[in-house]
Amino acid sequence: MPSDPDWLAPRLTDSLGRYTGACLAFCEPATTEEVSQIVRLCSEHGIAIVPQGGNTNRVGAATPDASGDQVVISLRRMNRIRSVDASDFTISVDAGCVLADIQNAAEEADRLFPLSLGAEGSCMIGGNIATNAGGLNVIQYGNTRALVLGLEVVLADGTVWDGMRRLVKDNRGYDLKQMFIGSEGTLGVITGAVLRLFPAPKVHATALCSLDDLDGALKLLSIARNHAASSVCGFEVMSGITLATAEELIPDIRRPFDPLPDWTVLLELSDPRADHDLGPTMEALLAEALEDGAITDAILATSEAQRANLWRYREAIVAAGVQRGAVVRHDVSVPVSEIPDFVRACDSELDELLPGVVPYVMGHMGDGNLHYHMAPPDGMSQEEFAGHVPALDARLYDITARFNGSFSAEHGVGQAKTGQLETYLPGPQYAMAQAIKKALDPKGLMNPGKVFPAT
Ligand code: FAD
Ligand code: LAC
Ligand code: ZN
Repeated sequence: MPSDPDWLAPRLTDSLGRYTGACLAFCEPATTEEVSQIVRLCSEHGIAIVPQGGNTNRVGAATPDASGDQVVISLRRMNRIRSVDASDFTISVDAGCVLADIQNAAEEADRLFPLSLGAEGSCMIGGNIATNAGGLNVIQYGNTRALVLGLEVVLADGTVWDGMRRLVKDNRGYDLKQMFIGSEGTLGVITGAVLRLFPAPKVHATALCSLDDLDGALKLLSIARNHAASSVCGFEVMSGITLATAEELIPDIRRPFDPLPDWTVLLELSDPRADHDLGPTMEALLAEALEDGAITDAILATSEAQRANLWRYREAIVAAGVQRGAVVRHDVSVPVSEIPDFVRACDSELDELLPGVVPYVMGHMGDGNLHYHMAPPDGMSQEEFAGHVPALDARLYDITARFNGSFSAEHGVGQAKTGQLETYLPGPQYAMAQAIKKALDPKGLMNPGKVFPAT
């Protein structure tokens, strides 16, 4: 019940428990028209709006401020699959559909909706679109931005923009849907979307590789792409310490390599052709990687159960990191070829700043995107570590900029990283972004304090 404080509490706190807000009202509209009416009323009365999906984001983006003056609009009840158009390879959905429900609806039509991430059982497509979510399949299918053909959006004054197009090609001037993708609720409320579907994969080949260093991972990536081309659908890197920590959380898991190597890569290939056995391709590429010294060993899954087991490590790492106190949550990207040098620079410069700081590094190496988290040195309390966090953050962002990277590759800016945007976006880009915000939300009522600092 929206008025019950116990019901409201988790909806007014972010998924990492870092921000807690209050609200004037928590609205759960069931239709686009109801969203429009709420937004129109708020606009007339100068009341700020915070759109909310599954509230799984990592940057406080869907949490209202503490004033109690903001209205939260949850899309939760707008969870209808509007249509599956298998021959167009599209699906039209309400923005409050849970990502896993969209994946399942696509599967029932023998299609794939490829967006896949740890929170897929609770995040909603409107939130995925508003954060331009990345995830585990970007290397093959692109970010959410590449998966959206059309949008329905309630604009800041309550006007409904019906842009639910199923067109692959449409060059009638600016591609305005792109403005709303990744806008984190600061330009309008997304109420519906037309998404791209793909042929459903029928065969997989999955391997866990052990490596001495990330130079090897870079070589492996090249070898994998040369052998398997666009069949490479996952290339996730995990450092030894992340694996060791995850292991503690997974009951009955058999250690894949003993001792655990400094680095591992979870490599997956997929193909929609049922008769296209990927085993020989995977074996050939692993043989070349071994011969080249890129990897030191590999385990190839020979059943669905083994494949699932290999993924269990990757799935457990996020929760394990939180448990280990890897509280500095980072989400950076650099050009893929720079990753080995980038990680070496971070390891050494951050250790200079705080001797013994423990890098907790994993992520989507195939996309040049790493979650470079840090845990406190052995014996240091979380309270003491917290005092070092601002300097560690600042140094990591500076190193990322030096490597021509992004301080926010996946999770967005939210309220956690507003301070970084002006510093790290080249001058005209920040001014252009401000101009777009002003044009689409002239009263500044759409999710204020997110992306841009609160005024
Ligand atoms: P919310 O958290 O509710 O909202 C996120 C932002 O979108 C807010 O700014 C909100 O105001 C806005 N918003 C929500 N709905 C709408 C709407 N209908 N219209 C306009 N604005 C809206 N992210 C990745 O990119 N890749 C990953 O691999 C990944 N893995 C994760 C794993 C775990 C275990 C967890 C907890 C999170 C992970 N995330 C990942 C982060 C998060 O799940 C994604 O960012 C997700 O896309 C957010 O969706 P949501 O529905 O929870 O959005
Ligand atoms: C992941 C989230 C944290 O990659 O982005 O697991
Ligand atoms: Zn990620």
